[in-house]
Amino acid sequence: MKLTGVELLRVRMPLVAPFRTSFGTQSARELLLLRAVTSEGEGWGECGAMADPLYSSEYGDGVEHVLRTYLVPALLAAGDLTANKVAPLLAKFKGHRMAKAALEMAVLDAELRAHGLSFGTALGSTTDSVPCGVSVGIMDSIPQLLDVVGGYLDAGYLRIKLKIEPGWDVEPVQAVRERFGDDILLQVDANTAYTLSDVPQLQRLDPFGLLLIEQPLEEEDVLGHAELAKHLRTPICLDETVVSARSAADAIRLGACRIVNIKPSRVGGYLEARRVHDVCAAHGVPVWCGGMLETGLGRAANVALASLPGFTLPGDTSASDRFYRTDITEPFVLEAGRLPVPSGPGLGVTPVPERLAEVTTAKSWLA
Ligand code: SMG
Ligand code: MG
Repeated sequence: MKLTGVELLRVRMPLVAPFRTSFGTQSARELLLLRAVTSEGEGWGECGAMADPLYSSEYGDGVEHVLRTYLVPALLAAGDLTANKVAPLLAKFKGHRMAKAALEMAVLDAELRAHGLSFGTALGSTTDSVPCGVSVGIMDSIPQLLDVVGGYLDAGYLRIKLKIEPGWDVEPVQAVRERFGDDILLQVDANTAYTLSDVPQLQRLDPFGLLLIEQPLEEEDVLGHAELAKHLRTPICLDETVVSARSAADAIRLGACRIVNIKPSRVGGYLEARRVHDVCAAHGVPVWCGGMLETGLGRAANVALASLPGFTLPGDTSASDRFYRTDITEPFVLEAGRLPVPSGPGLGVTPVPERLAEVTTAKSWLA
């Protein structure tokens, strides 16, 4: 397969409601899509990076620049290309995993479509549908939070994740437990908002039987998480810290986490995401699939990944309408708390042209 060019699309999709985390509030998702054109057909990639470097160091304009200047030219010059060759070809360029992940996803989609194989089949799927959780932003008040959580439970979500930060942690967790009981699967995500001096406050979460606390400390603080783990009964799950299969292995070995959130974009692509899954499985560490407010394209690939056997916890693989009134693909719709794993070639979904045109703010062709 030969890569002949890549179309880069900047997209802006309004969210159904603002999404507030410990690092900021978003009311629209600005993202970057790639359409890889190859000798064997096309493929789609979606970049997990946000518009601003607040979740991690990557951001929209930076992703576009590195793709344009380094990553896409390296693949165009490569000759015969397969998705497995993408990471080695790009390895000399340090970092920029989200940019690399988007490009590898587009090449993988083109390759799989050409072979008539689905993402799920290629990655090692062992089930036709996956259990879904939902990530709930920080709210202005407890009554508002209880309304929102109640709505998601009514919709069928099988697990609730509350975004937390200092000042919004024990109270919302306690309120959700009191209203909805001890049986709902409940977890929290701090997006690095705490430090080791918060041990006493985080210990106050222990009585609520949470599945996990996600990324309490800063990204690079592996040993801090290991120290914190000694003081908490609630299992620590890492998100931002885990950027590769190697870093997952290190974090597990050092006792920094008992659970891992796998986001393909954060680790450089779906192929590395599978390796993270394999490392965790080998250590008996459960994993679940995280989310970056994906459109139907990224969601299709995430659901496929989440159907691998080590994904034993419900993911942030919510339905399209969790974030978007209208998706750019056919929407993913919850069925008894689950999403079906697409079975068609490649991602199994494609953008609806009119819908994609409506949300595209800029386009360029790299060849
Ligand atoms: O896609 O459902 C989703 C979002 C899930 O909370 C979510 N993602 O840290 O896990 C995380 C966040 C990162 C994005 S917040 C803007
Ligand atoms: Mg997270």
